[in-house]
Amino acid sequence: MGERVSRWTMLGGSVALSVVVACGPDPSDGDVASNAGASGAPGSGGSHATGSGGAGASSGGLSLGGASSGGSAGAGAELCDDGLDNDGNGLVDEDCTCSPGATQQCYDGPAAEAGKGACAFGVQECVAPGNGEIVQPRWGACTGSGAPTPETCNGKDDDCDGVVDDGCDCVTGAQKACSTKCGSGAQKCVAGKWGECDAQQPSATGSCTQKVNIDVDGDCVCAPPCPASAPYLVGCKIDFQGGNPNGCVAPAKGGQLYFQEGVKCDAGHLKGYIMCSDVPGPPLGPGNCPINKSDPHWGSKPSQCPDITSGKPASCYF
Ligand SMILES: [Ca+2]
Ligand SMILES: [Ca+2]
Ligand SMILES: [Ca+2]
Ligand SMILES: [Ca+2]
Repeated sequence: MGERVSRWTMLGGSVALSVVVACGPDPSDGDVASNAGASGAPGSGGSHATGSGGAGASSGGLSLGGASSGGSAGAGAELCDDGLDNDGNGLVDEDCTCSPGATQQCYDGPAAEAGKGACAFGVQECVAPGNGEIVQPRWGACTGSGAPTPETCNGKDDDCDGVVDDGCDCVTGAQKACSTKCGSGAQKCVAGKWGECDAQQPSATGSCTQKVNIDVDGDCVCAPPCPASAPYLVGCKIDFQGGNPNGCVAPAKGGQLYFQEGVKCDAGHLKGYIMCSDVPGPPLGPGNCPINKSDPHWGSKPSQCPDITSGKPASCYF
C-alpha cells in the first residue's frame, strides 16, 4: 500500500508539486523521495495537501476496483454482480467474472425499472469458458425478465415506474355502488374513469320521479300507493281493457289512484303505470295522464268520476 510522493522544487521559489500515485510497484521509490527530502523544507506542504493539482494525474493512472468514478460514461458505468445493465448496452454484468453454473437474478432493461411492476427480474447463468477466445466464465444472457408497456388502468404497474395505474381513477371494468337523491344504483369504471351513476338523476327542477307499473284486475279499484321516497302522484298512463267508452282516474285515499271504467264496476282489467314524485305536481289531466277512452275523465277525487250505478266502489273511494 505504498504511496509514491514526488516533489519538484523550482529555482528561487518554494513551490512544491506533489503527485500521489496509488499502489503499484515502485522500484524508484527511494530515489525521488530522497531527492525531495534533501532540497525542500520537510514540513511545507504535506504529501496530500496539494492534491488539487494532482487530481488529473491520478485519474489517468491505474484503474482499481472502484473504477466507476473515473469512466467517461458518468452514471452509466457497468457494475458487476448487481444483475443490472448499468451502462445501458443491453447486456447485464458483461465482462464480469463469475463461478460457472452460478445463477443470479437480472434485468436487461433500464436499471431504474428493474423489479418494478411488470418489469420482473429474469435469470442469467454463469457460462463456463469455451475453447475459443473466452478465457474466463462470463454471465450469459438474461432471460425471463419483464418489460414495460404503456400504462393501462388494470391494477398493475405496466410502465414500471413504481406507481400502479398512474393517471387512472379506477381499474377499468370495476363497479361500485352509488346513489343520487333519487335512489341508488351502480357506476362502472370505463377506460380508467368512473362513469355516471345509473341511479335515477333528479330532473332539471330537482325533483325525482318514479314510474310504477300497474296491472290490476277489476273495476272501481285502486292502484298501490306511490313509494315513500316519491309519495306524490304526478302522472299516469292508463289502458282500460273493457269496452265502455268512459274511463276515469282520480287521486284517492292514501295516495292511491282510483280507476273506474264506465258507470258500472264491471270491467275486467287495466294496465299502465303511474308516475310518482318527491314533489307535488299539477292535477292529473290529459297532458300528464292519457287514458285510452273516447270519453275520458279526470277527477280530483273518485266521487268526481261518472256516477256508479252498480257494483261496489273500492275502499279508496271518497
Ligand atoms: Ca451493460
Ligand atoms: Ca451490472
Ligand atoms: Ca406505472
Ligand atoms: Ca396499469
